[in-house]
Amino acid sequence: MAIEIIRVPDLGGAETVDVIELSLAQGDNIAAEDSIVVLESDKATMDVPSPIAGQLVKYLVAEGDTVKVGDPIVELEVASPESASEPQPEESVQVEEIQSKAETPVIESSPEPVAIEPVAALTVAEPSGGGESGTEIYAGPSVRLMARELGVTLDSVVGSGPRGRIIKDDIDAYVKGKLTSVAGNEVVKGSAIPAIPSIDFSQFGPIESVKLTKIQKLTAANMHRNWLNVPHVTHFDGADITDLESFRKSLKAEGEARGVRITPVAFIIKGIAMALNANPVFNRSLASDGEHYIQKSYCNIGMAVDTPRGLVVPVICNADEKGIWEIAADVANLAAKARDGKLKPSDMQGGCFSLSSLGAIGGNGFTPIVNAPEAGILGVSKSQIKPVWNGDTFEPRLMLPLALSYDHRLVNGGDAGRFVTDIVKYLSDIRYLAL
Ligand code: CAO
Repeated sequence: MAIEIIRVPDLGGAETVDVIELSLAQGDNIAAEDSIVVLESDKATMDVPSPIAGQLVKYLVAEGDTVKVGDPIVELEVASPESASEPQPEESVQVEEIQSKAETPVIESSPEPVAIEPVAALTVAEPSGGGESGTEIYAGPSVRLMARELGVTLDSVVGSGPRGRIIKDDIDAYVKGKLTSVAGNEVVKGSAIPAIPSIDFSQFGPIESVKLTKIQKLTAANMHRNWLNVPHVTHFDGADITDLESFRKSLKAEGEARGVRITPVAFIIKGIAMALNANPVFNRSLASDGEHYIQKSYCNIGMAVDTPRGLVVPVICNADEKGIWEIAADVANLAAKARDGKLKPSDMQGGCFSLSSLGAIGGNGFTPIVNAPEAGILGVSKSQIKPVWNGDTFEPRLMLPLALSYDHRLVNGGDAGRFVTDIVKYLSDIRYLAL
């Protein structure tokens, strides 16, 4: 028997991730590919599978820890006497090879594995000024240092780490909360943003305080940033997709044979991609120097996906070069990965323009928030039969509501009108999508 250490694999771009779940118990026998731990980055969660079978000796991380690539996760006892007795040079070659493979956890043979010292969670009883004298405060040395530097008394802070441990985010949130409440008590002058008052809702009825997921926190920060920074205009239109829908429905059997489900979203993404190429003003981003814009010559479309953990926006790359079947397969694949928490940070990078489709859910229209630094986002609502005047009479036509929000620093109303009119043209007569 030999001891193997499984390490954190390539994180696909994320520098650090949090350990949110230990999948096994000490002594468990596991097969290769069994999940050993679940990690969460700012944007996604990922299962780390064991590359080998064995028996779990112990975890070298705990839930709530922050880890980086190469950090040890578990010690496994494996039935592989040769690996422990292999000469040193071969071992290091093996480790290097494994490390170079994306997503493959790194294993390392070691007769005497070195376990990472768990971060000391100091347990100090500190006097409390708030009537909770004697309450034990769990916080590591770096958190205590941060609190001292900011003048925060730790017994005022609620810990959100394992067993109520106070982490840096808690200090951060506490300080922000204090600053907000100070601002909220001041008379707001000029263009300052008035703070929303903090209310004790428990005075009105039973409540529960639920911690936001990382994705929810990130989405909140991004939406707030984009809402405040981008001068938004929303332009509304509707596309007659009667013919598109009858063509799409006629593809059902072929779709089943190919194993691909085509929804209107695939056509819409293709239409956006073609309209981006015809209207490059929508494929720009403002440079941070305030003196330039960046014109992009690639065409990647972000697609908002609603998941139980929050909103994520995976990207369909080179959508202008893809056919409808390929885009439909990308949509289904990325939406499934998003819902299973399997997106990698790289799946969500490089978008030029975004689509937010609520068509399957409902609604007549909404005003989406631009995903800055992109120039625009198309909000799509549920198609409905409407009476449309054809010159002689009203005809029942299937109309798709479109709402284009754009950054008015980059795009003018005329540009927006041309862009949406192109999308309407492509979706109303899908022969254009083949051109
Ligand atoms: N009008 C009417 N029906 C529509 C439609 C529309 N605009 N768009 C899709 N549908 C129908 C499809 O035809 C399909 O039904 P059939 O199977 O009977 O043909 C069904 O809705 C498919 O819905 P879906 O959600 O499984 O797949 P999708 O391709 O339409 O959408 C995705 C994929 C990922 C865009 C979507 O699932 C999703 O997550 N949307 C939410 C986006 C969001 O949250 N936006 C808000 C962001 S800001 O908070």
